[in-house]
Amino acid sequence: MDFGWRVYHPNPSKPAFVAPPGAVDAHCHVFGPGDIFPYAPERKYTPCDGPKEKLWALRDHLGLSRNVIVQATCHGADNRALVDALDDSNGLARGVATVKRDVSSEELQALHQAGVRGVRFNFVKRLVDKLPFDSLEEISAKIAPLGWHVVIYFEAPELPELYDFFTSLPTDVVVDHMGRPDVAKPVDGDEFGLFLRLMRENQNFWCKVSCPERLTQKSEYSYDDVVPFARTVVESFPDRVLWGTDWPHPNMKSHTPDEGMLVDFIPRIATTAELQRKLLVDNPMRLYWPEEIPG
Ligand code: 0GY
Repeated sequence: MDFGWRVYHPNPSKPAFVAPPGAVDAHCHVFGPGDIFPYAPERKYTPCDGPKEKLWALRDHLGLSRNVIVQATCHGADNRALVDALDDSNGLARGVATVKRDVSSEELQALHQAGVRGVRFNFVKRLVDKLPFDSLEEISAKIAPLGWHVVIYFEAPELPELYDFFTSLPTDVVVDHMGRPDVAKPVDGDEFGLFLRLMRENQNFWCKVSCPERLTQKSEYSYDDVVPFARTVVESFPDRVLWGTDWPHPNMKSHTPDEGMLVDFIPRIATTAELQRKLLVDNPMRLYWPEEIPG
């Protein structure tokens, strides 16, 4: 079947990089299966199924220990596939949901019980219709008392317009994929400079140094042009960075990512054992499993 984008890699390589014990894939998805958890009628794309069993097998294959599963737009605000995966994870997965402004406190409590610790606001125009700020403000006010955070997904040209809204959010805020910079522009230029300023001046902001496979403009799998961007973020904000595979990579058209190679990207952007431990273990544990941190 032609999904309009590639199905995930059938046989990813074994990475050379050995992740530290307890490493977290902090950005991945489960899709369907569509016959059990139907895709949202308002979706902008139909994914291939990406069921939880495949995600657990990938985690083990890559030498990782835990997952943070992020609700994707193809499931809209129907979080059943996400909750089903969290229920099946033996506590080794946490979630980021999508909710509507009229979500009740009982629904939020049930999501919390299942392991959800955040909501996602998506501003990428090809993925969603425009979200009114007042509804997002209402949602963030509802989730703040639970200690949840907001995950934001946007592209770099939108940041100037969204900056003040983002900094007004009352919770921790996690930026997907470094705010999708144009990596053909200079890492010390104005566009990425605004993102770095957002991180520097707002201590409640975190960043996922993820998706070199989406950001690269060079040949498949090298991701050389993304390294300076991700490395700058890791070295500037070592205690507020996360990493993830983005499996099963919705809407990837240029190439089929090999997750083994995505793991091998890590030591190029986090170049010491200490930075790697923060990126893969300490930071995601603080955000998603704080109750398991000793002491
Ligand atoms: C990602 C990226 C994409 C899709 C979504 O929610 C989504 O549908 O986030 C994308 O197409 O760039 O992080 O999964």
